Amino acid sequence: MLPKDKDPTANLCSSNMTTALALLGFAFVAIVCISFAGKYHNNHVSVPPKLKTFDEIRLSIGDHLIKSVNGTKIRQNLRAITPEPHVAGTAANARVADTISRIWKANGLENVHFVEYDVLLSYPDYDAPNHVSVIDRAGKTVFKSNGTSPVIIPSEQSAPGAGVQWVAYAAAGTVQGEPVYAHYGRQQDFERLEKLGISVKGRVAIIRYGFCFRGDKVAFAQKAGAIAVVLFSDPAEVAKNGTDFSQLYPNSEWLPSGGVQRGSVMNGDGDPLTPLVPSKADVYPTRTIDEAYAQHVLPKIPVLPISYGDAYEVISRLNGRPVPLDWQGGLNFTYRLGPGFKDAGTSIKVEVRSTLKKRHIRNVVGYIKGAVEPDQYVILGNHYDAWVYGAMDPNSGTATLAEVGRALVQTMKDTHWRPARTIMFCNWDAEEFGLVGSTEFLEEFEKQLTDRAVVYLNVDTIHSNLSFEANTIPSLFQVVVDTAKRIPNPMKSEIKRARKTVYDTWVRAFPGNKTPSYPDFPDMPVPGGGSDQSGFLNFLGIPVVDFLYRNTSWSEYPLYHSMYETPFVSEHIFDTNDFAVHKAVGQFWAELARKFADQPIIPINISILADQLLNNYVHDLKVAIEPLKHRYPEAEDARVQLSHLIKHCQHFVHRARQVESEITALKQRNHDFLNPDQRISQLSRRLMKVERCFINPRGQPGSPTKRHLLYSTSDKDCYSSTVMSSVYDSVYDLVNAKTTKDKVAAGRDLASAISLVQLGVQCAVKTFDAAI
Ligand SMILES: *[C@@H]1O[C@H](CO)[C@@H](O)[C@H](O)[C@H]1NC(C)=O
Ligand SMILES: *[C@@H]1O[C@H](CO)[C@@H](O)[C@H](O)[C@H]1NC(C)=O
Ligand SMILES: *[C@@H]1O[C@H](CO)[C@@H](O)[C@H](O)[C@H]1NC(C)=O
Ligand SMILES: *[C@@H]1O[C@H](CO)[C@@H](O)[C@H](O)[C@H]1NC(C)=O
Ligand SMILES: *[C@@H]1O[C@H](CO)[C@@H](O)[C@H](O)[C@H]1NC(C)=O
Ligand SMILES: *[C@@H]1O[C@H](CO)[C@@H](O)[C@H](O)[C@H]1NC(C)=O
Ligand SMILES: CC(=O)N[C@H]1CO[C@H](CO)[C@@H](O)[C@@H]1O
Repeated sequence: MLPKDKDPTANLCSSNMTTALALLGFAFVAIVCISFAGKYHNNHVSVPPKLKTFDEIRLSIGDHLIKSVNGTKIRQNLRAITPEPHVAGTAANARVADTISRIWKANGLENVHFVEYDVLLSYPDYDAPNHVSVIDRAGKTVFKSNGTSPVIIPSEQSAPGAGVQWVAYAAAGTVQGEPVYAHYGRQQDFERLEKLGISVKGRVAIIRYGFCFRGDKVAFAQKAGAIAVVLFSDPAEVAKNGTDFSQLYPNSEWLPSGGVQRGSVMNGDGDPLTPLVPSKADVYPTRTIDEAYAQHVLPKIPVLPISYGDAYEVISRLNGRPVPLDWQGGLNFTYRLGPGFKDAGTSIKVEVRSTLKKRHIRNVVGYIKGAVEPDQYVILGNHYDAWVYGAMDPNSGTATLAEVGRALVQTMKDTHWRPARTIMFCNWDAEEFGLVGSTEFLEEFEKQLTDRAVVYLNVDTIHSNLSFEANTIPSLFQVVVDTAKRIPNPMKSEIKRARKTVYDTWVRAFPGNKTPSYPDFPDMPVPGGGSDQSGFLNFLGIPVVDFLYRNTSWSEYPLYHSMYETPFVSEHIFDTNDFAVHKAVGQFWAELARKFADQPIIPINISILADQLLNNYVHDLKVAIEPLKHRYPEAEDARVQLSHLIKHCQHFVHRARQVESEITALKQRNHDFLNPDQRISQLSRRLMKVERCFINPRGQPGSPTKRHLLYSTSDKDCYSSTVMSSVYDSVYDLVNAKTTKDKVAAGRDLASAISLVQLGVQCAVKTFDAAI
């Protein structure tokens, strides 16, 4: 029974896993207890009969797993999840949760259950839609938007209320006034309006979607004094091939003229009433609604999204001078800034009905329990709540996740393999309102997850067949690239061009010029705040990968958050070959999970992290800070701190190299991992903890949940992820400071922010030393 014989194809195993585990005591061995040879002869596993090393066996299990993912089943799951609109907190979404739970159980996941919260959500009046109107001097309505988008495919879109146009957390109210065109509604757009002498104060801001989070647009407008915001999708973004019917959905993926992007305009993550604590009935809420308004978490003004068909009626009537050239959109006339309409005395009226409601939400959680390290979790997640039917955002991911679970369980049955670590499946609720379900979960299980989570692998939306993309952090670059190289290309057109794998198309679409030392790496941006991976990385310091199939030129897609996101789009427009693209995403998800759950040494690569820190992040920071010395004596401390940071990064590079050789030595000593020693599990644990070093438990000033020193996003810059944003924010404050006193304070903040990063680096080095 004991594995003296290292040939795993020999009959090493007891059929009873528990006995094997008990006998072996410490045992990655147990998990290779597969009568591979026997299975091979039963034709269940198509692996060559003579497998030598642990890696070979594992790759053959991976091959089996990759083959097990079935596109037809993903399509069936998608249909099962998207028959009706399912906004979080509604009965329809509760039915979706039940469906997911049923599918997961049927697929063989263990301990499938709900983790529930009561949170503050927001709803329109589905029986009385919101309107924007143009009212002339005599009080006559010259134009009134319908408030609902037309049904185009009746068999998929006929649910009552599906077409209602709204954004969540908009204030209720009716306001009337002069319109002003504010372009994308970013801070710089409002600054430009001010320079052009146009005030938004007391007026209605007309803002085009794109380039930053809609909640930031509304916050900037409110700050500038706007009394309401009208958001619209411009054809320049969503109907690039013209607005002729033949060019639009359902003949293509471009947004039809009546389509509208819904969304949330809350600023902040999680239940607005319970920052930092879970929304449980017996936990005292940490914020009141009044505080949420006062802290600009919830807007005080009405907000309404309209279609470009309706925007035409409003914007074409605007008075004033033409917009700056780069502000012109895709409607067929010259945009004007306002204020007001050409017809004197005409005004715009915005009517929004909305209510805040405390509602019950349910995250769905299930497991495949690990055979060796059941307390280490490889977490796979996606949200399931949608603005309407959600066939792309998010249920492309939901349908795929369910199939990943099924394929893993099937592979376990076929090969008698079980992963060493636990694989945990999470389907989040109320993500659309502001990452609510995952945030509450992270707040409730902060300590356990800090201790147990190995990695979090997120998929939100599959919305194109052009290219795979992974957003991740340097320590995972290598494993992500290696895995993408193993996944067959889902597009026949790409295979014909000799791009055989998902990786081949990806590296061509997104070449990695930002990592010159790794020429075969595609560009892998740090994940931003737009989906559930956000808190895992920024609040708890858990390594994350957020991946998708997307367009190569635009990370969004024209039908985003519209009522037309139904299965028709994937089945008949972008994934017509039996869901080959969804399947490829599932294959990548499953295989990456297997690697994290199964490799004795967790595939976290700190050499790359150390290298990126020194040669990329800190190098760029140096370039930003050096020039300050001529004009800002207040930056002197920061320059000294920077030299300390550089020294510690060099130390980290050196230590990483030592760890690298340690790993090599361990691999040689235990070349097939059939007799792993304790050093392996110790090293794995250390690798797992490195990212936690960059968590500052106090968070950024004013943002206690943004705790990652390298990757937390900045309040000054909507949405996008930058590296070391609190350091750069201090640079910004310094160069914008007006008084000496402010400059001195900003200089100190800058030095302090650099010093915190340095402490993170020192912690990372120390993680690999037994003695402190
Ligand atoms: C994929 O699933 C479908 C539907 O369950 C099934 O008919 C088909 O045989 C499966 N394909 C493979 C290759 O197993
Ligand atoms: C709005 O448009 C829908 C779909 O075209 C139509 O069914 C409905 O009657 C319209 N409602 C109003 C108030 O015009
Ligand atoms: C764009 O429109 C032209 C005709 O106006 C058509 O030939 C072409 O195929 C369209 N392109 C796409 C991508 O739909
Ligand atoms: C501009 O677009 C509107 C709305 O689609 C259309 O009614 C009008 O005919 C167009 N005008 C021109 C000059 O193309
Ligand atoms: C890929 O997507 C494009 C639209 O973006 C579509 O025209 C094409 O048919 C799709 N290919 C497949 C195989 O689904
Ligand atoms: C880490 O990545 C580097 C660069 O790609 C590679 O040379 C090294 O082998 C990797 N280390 C491990 C342990 O995989
Ligand atoms: C819908 C969409 O954004 N399509 C774009 C996808 O990328 C190609 C290639 O860059 C563009 O031509 C499309 O306009």
